[in-house]
Formats: sequence, C-alpha cells, structure tokens
Amino acid sequence: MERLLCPSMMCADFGKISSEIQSLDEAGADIFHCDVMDGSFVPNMALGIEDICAIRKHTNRLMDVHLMIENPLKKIDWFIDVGADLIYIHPESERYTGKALLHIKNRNVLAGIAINPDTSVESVSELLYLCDYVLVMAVNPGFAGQKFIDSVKRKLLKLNKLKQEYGFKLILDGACSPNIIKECGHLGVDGFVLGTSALFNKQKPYNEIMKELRSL
Ligand code: S6P
Ligand code: MG
Repeated sequence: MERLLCPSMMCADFGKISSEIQSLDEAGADIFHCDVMDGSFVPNMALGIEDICAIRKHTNRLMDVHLMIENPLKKIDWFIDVGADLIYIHPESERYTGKALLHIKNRNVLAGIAINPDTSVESVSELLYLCDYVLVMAVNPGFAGQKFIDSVKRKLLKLNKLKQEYGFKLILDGACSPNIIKECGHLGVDGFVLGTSALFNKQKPYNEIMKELRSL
C-alpha cells in the first residue's frame, strides 16, 4: 500500500486557504489533518469549527479532526456535523473513551485514538478493536516544529504487530521529516502527518515535495 500523506492544516496559510487546499488536493493529499486545541488539554489553541468548515468547503478528500480537548465525547457531534470523515480522540482526555469511539462509529464516521508519547500501548489495548486509525504522537501535542521523541519508535514496533489482528491503520504525527518518514515507514507506519518538518514553509511546490516523500 502506498503511504498516506496527511498535511497538517494548522501549518497552512489561512490568508489564502482556498489555494492552499487546491494545491494540496492536486498534489494528492490523502487526508487533510485538522488539529483542534482548547488551551486546556494542550497549552495552545488551534483550529475551530469555522476553520473546519472552510477546509471542508474546498476539498472532497478525507478530512480528519484531531481533538486535543478536554472531554471530547460532548463535542464530537459538532465536528461530525460539519463534515469530518475521521475523528481522533485522546484517551488521556476522556474518561469514557470506548463510548466516544462507539459514538463516532455509530454516526458512520471513522474512529481513531491519538496517543501521547507517555501513553503506553498496553494502556489502550482494550480500545484497539474500536479503532480504524491509531495516531501516534511523536511530540507532546500543542505545537508544530518540535523535536522528534525517539522512544516512540518502540511503540510503533508494538503497534505494528497488532495492526493486522485489529485492522487499524497506523499514522505518525509530529516532527515527520523525510528521514523519519523513511525510517518509520520500515517500522510499519502507514501514514504521516506533514507539518513544518516536511511540507510547509519550503521553497518547493507541494506536488514536488509530496512526490519525493512518496518515493522515499
Ligand atoms: C501537534 C499537532 C500536529 C502538528 C504537526 C506539525 O500538536 O497535533 O498535527 O500540527 O505535527 O508538524 P511538524 O513537522 O511541524 O512537527
Ligand atoms: Mg495533529
């Protein structure tokens, strides 16, 4: 299977969001990755409902919503109602994570967990059967442009062994540079969130960069 490339929209230029999305769409972006932050679960604010609506308006490709907010269960419907195709929730932020994942699936939307660098595979094992996607954080969530946390590779190896049994796709988020994409591709990662380390603020057009990232 070809690796999935998921541009992180909080790194895009919202001053020209329609042309940003058009270029990424034409470059073959597989999933538009939308970071939602509440300033409480993580020490930053990021995209809100209006931003998600703007992105949805300009592409028919898959759009995920990565919820970095406290008690996401109560707010999941807001994002499904504006067209999210895939919702990630952090088990660290939700007491009833299984219930939240079931709610997402019952609304015919793809469900995923996002797990912080300090969260073990063992602690989420009871949730994996409900997951279409598992998003592994290679940085502590909140900001783009951070350093890759190397110990996360052990987690990728463990999850790679469980992928077939549970049928989820494994995605890596945070500091995904071309070197990391190449290396972690060999560890079984199916897709990568692309932020400042690989895609944005570069001197090359998105289609050239994404072509290179696919051929690594
Ligand atoms: C981080 C967020 C991510 C970032 C992305 C940025 O909290 O969930 O999706 O936007 O990782 O990429 P980079 O290459 O700048 O770290
Ligand atoms: Mg993210």
